[in-house]
Amino acid sequence: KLSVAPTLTRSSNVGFIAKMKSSGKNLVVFYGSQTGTGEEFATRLSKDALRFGMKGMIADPEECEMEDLAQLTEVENSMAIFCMATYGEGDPTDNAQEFYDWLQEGSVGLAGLRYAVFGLGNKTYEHYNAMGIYVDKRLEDLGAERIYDLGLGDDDGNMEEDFVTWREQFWPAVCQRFGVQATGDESSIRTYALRIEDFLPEKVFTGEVARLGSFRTQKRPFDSKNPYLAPVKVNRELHKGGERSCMHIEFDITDSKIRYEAGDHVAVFPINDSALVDRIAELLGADLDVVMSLDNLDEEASKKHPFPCPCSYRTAFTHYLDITSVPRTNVLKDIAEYASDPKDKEFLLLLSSATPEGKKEYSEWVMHDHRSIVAILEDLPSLKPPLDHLCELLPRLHARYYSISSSPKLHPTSIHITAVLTRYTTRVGRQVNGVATSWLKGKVPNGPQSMPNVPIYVRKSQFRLPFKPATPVIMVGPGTGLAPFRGFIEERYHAKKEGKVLGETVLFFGCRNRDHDYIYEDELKEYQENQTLSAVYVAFSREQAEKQYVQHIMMQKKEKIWELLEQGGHIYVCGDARYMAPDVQKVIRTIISEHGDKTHQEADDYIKKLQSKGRYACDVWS
Ligand code: FMN
Repeated sequence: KLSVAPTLTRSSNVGFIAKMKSSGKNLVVFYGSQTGTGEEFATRLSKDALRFGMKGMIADPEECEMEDLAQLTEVENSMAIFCMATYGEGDPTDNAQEFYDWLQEGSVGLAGLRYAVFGLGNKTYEHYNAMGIYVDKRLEDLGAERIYDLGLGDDDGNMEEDFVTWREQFWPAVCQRFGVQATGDESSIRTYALRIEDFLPEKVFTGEVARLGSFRTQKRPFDSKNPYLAPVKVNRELHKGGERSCMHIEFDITDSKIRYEAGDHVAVFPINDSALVDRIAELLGADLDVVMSLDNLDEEASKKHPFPCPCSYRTAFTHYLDITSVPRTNVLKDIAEYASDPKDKEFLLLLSSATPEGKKEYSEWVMHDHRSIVAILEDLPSLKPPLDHLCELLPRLHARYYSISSSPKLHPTSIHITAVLTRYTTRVGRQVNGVATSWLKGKVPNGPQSMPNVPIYVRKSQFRLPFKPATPVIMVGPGTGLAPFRGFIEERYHAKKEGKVLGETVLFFGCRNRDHDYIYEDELKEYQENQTLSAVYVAFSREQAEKQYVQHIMMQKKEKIWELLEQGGHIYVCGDARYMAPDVQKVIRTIISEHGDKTHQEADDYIKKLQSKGRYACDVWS
């Protein structure tokens, strides 16, 4: 579903089996990953293998001939692990799409293939961990031998703990199956070697995503490896009052030949706050302007560097490394050795241990208080890891995705987004600023001659209006959930102007207070006046004693909703995945069962049918 045109050509003609054979590896860990967590887990499992006398490598299924899996049995004592994330409505990640298609079609026999699966998901989504569950089951159906039970990680709970707990049981199962024993060596093993020399300035990366110089000379086509530096032509505040800020941003794509459709997502590559980067250097007494390269010690590895190298430490910490998320336990474990105070060291080892006390402390002190690496360095002053080791351990800074809030029919040369500034204070009084939104906040044009640039690319989605404008449409989008519907409404407006007959177009919106965060109010009024929108129902949650949300006003309009559904209407939900989307679905179920005279089960089946026909679609996040 989230597939984009393949951007990676297969990196080499040598298949992964040949690579394993030539480099003496017997474990391959595949990852289906969009924002890097699955890839991180794969790397950790592959590293673990050494402790059990195995040799591991990670592999991107998009870059492998997955048909070769059947030949893994040719490698002695071999095993494949799959770390698979789920997206959207139970879909694979972009890089696992082909593998998924192949598994579905495939009738290849996988007898003798030994495998295990760890799924990454989030319980707030209806299709919880669908990908991990599917791959685990499908491989078994194709004859492969499951070495250990499927593990499921829940990003809404504590994904790190789920992974660590699974891994604690997984390796003993492997030992038993393969008749091996742990070496007992727990010391951290470096993957990359630091190289510092006089690099030619033109060979040094300065923040490019992949190709050297791609920010200086932009070349089409633009995609996830080659983003377009889009000028920001508008960045205005949408809130009329209150504490929070919501930005309406317009990216100029005139010169890019980028195309998009209403409902697509745009990815934005942010950079870290320079004050935070400087703070790390200050805490560690390090020089950020040293230019270096981190080179994989394993020359056969497909990943030569953890991020584009050579570059300066400043570039690495600004563009390539995630320094604001909470670090995972393996990071804490590996940096523990750099704490000169034994108490700090012991504490870090406790945080990273799989014991009940360790897990509790990690969940409280790291997760709940949201301590980033910067906060940890501040709070444990004797901890002084070298920059290069931090560079190896910290995860990559990833692109952020926004639902596009414009239609190309009205805005062929610009892409609009609608984003609330993320900013909050933790229990211990530290202010947390969202990386991308804080950075975007400062991207304000200073006249047409001076527009700041933002690296972007478009990711196709399946969130689409019905093919015929005459089909009725119900849109449910509180807060910035309104974003894609602004695009949809513009699209319907355009169709109407072309003389097409519009079906009813109903919007359910929600915000706190009409004087503060009723975003795009004037536009919505205009679209009602020109009859693009047949009705706009707004739930103001904080204008009365009781909280009122979209699901409540939907219940008040249940006859209308049922009528439009019976006419073949489509219903769309966008926004919060945790509470809003499930509550909305419950209301829809109630409406269907009341008006359609159905049991709850029958109403659920009705909803399933709507979903499979593309008549009930969600674009939700948590
Ligand atoms: N998890 C699920 O179990 N089911 C889903 O349908 C699902 N959809 C998601 C959609 C979006 C837009 C996002 C941001 C996350 C979704 N997740 C879902 C949760 C991810 O699978 C989870 O965060 C995972 O850790 C991501 O792994 P990655 O960093 O390797 O891409």
